[in-house]
Order: sequence, then structure tokens, then C-alpha cells
Amino acid sequence: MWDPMTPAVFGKPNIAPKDLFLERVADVMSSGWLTNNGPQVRELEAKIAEFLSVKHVVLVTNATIGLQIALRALVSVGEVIMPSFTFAATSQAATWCGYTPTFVDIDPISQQLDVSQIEAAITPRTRAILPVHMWGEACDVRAIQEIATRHGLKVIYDAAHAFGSSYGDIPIGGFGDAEVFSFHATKCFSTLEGGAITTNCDQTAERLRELRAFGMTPDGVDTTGTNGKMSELHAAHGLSLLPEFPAIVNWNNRILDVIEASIAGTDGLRIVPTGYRGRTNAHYAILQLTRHAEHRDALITVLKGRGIHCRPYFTPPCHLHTGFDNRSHLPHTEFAASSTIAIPSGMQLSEARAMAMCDVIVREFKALTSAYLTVGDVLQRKSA
Ligand code: T4K
Repeated sequence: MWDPMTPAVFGKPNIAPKDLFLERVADVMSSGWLTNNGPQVRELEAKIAEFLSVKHVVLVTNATIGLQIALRALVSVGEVIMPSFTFAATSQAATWCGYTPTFVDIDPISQQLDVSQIEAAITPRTRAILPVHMWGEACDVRAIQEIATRHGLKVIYDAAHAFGSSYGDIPIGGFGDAEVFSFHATKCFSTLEGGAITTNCDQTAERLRELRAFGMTPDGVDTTGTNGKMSELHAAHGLSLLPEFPAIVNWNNRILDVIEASIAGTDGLRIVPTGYRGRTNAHYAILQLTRHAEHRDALITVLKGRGIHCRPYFTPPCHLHTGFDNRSHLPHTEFAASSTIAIPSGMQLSEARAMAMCDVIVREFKALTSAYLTVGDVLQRKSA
């Protein structure tokens, strides 16, 4: 039985054990070294590099700044191919630095950039591909790299959702020219605000470190620099949470299995599939109304009243944001943006609570939509 008095919230942070965190906070405060590539930042960079089996980790203030720094380090100004079905940060990182996004539609099943559409979007001004490991699932990295190599393009992955996920057995972090993780409070692994750029290239790493700190180089100051440094207190949270992270991922996967099994078989609903290209951190449970999508927002409101706090994503999709040429039509993106709901998942749920939550979701969906049968529904029922 679902208890609405004990709500579940999409985006509930994974918080480090208080005693470990406060111990580190005390160390930082008494050390007198608070930011500017301090010891906590360097320790977290080294530990993440080992965890992801990647050569270089450059911690930054957040993934948005991380994407900007990675673009500036690797890509000359021009067009960047990316999905429109993503958080605003992906396209804003590019436009803020003067790049022009070229939006490509998604595959309707995975909700990831449709790789088969990349080549048609390449023009003489295209400089890079910026795919998103959507919902923590690895992109088709081999196919993307093959296209990029053939056309001389850089690849920067928006890996904001994908810390701890893998492509086969290979951790996300070492693909393309660089990958950018978000460690925002709502992410699977968090430094409250924060992010990391990862790369296996020594030269790129050096450039990323320079641009993160005002573009200061041994020869002078580069005007494309910014301040993207992570503070010691943010890194301290990450260091205190990292030992817990494998257990979090295991539990997330268990809960996502329960949610998938509980929703499966409900006509008109599905959980967006993950885990088919490798293991994911299973941080997101993404519900989609495959039919009756016009009731998405009503369903979110009803569920909120039942203590299940959800969030519609990504509405509006990037190509419809103010300032873009929003005459282009990306049908799968637009349908996903009107039909997708991020539901609570992970550490806040027991298996029994996950099942009870899904019962409520299914019941409320059926109650909302049964009053609105389409001709197709009626014919289907008659023939059943
Ligand atoms: N690329 C992609 C693909 C991304 O998804 C993101 C960020 C980025 C790049 C950029 O990363 P950062 O620059 O942020 O590092 C949230 C996050 O703020 C954002 O980081 C994240 N993606 C996005 C998917 O979700 P909002 O606008 O949905 O956040 P908000 O405030 O509505 O919170 C979402 C839910 O989390 C709510 O139900 C409440 C809950 N929550 C939130 C916070 C902040 C808590 O329970 N506690 C909290 O402290 O963007």
C-alpha cells in the first residue's frame, strides 16, 4: 500500500554520510586552503580517474561550464551537432561560447540522438558532435566515432547523467575527445554543484586546466579562459560520497528492475529502456505515455497529490527555445518532450514501496485515460 504521507521525490539527492563529510569540512576549514586546485580537488580527481579508468579528470564548477571549457579547448567556432531532446544546458553551453547547434532528432525508443541522422546534418561549417548519454545509457560510441573520424570532427560527450555507467565493460569517461559529467545535487554522484571533464589526451587535459583557471598559461593569459574551478568543500562532499557509490548503483539497478516489471504490460505506458549497451547507474526511471500523451501533465498533478513528485522532461525541447530557428520539426523529439516523466527512483525506495508507487501510477493513468477512449481503443477492445 502506498502511503501518501511519506512522499517520494524525483531528484532527491544522494547525500554523503554526515560524519565523513563534516570531518573533511573541518579539515578544509582548519587548513586555510579553500579553492584553486587544492588537496581535496586533487584527491577527488585522482580517485575518479582510477574509478573510471581514464587518464585525466578535471573537476569543474558544474557540467555547463565543463561543456563550455571542453568546447573551447577542442573545437573552433562553427556548428555543433547535438540532440534537441536534452536539458537546456547542452545547447546553452554551445551558444554561450558562440557555436551554432544543429539539432538532430532522437531515436524514439532510446530517446538518444539518432545516429543515422548525423551525416545528413553535416555541413562545411560543422566542427563537432555533442551526443548525450541520455538517462545514463551509453550512446552508440563506435558508430559516432566512425562518423566523426571520417569527417574530421571532434566528439565531446555530454555525460551529465552517466557517472558510473559503462559501454560494455568500459566505463564512460574515456570516449570521444572528452566527456563531461554533472555532479549536481540531483545526480547519482554529487558534489552539490560540480562536474568533471575527462580525457585520455595529455595535451587536451593541459588545455582544459588552463581554461578552467582564467586561461593562464606559462606564456600569458588566453582570452577564452574562464573561472570553472571547484571549491574544496564541494570536492569534500564527493570524496565522502564516493565510497558509498557502488552500493547506490547496485540499489538503483534493483529498484529500476522492480519499476520496469511493475509498469510492463500496462497499455500506453513504458519505462524508457536502459542497460542494453552496458551497465547503467540506473539513476533515472523514465516513464513515457506512449498513448494519451495529452494527459501527461494531468497525471503529474494527480500523482503529486498522492505524494509522488515527478518532473516532465525536457519541455520545451532545445530547438523550440527562444532564439533558435524553431520552424524545424523534429517529430520524435517533440513527442518525447510532451510524453515523458521522470519518476522517483533509487535509494529513497524499498522494493515494496517501488511496487506500491507503480500501482498508484498505473491506476491513476488508467483512471485519467479511460474516460478518453479513442476510436482505436474501442476497435481494439471489440476485437479482443
Ligand atoms: N547536460 C544534461 C543532459 C543535463 O541533464 C544537465 C543537468 C546538464 C548538462 C548540466 O549540468 P549542471 O550544469 O547542472 O551540472 C535539474 C538539475 O538542476 C540539472 O543539473 C539536471 N541536468 C536536470 C536534468 O535536472 P531542474 O531544473 O529539473 O531542477 P529542479 O530544481 O526542478 O529539481 C529537480 C527535482 O529534484 C525536483 O523534484 C526537486 C529535487 N531536488 C532538487 C534539488 C536542487 C531536491 O530534492 N533537492 C535539491 O537540492 O534541473
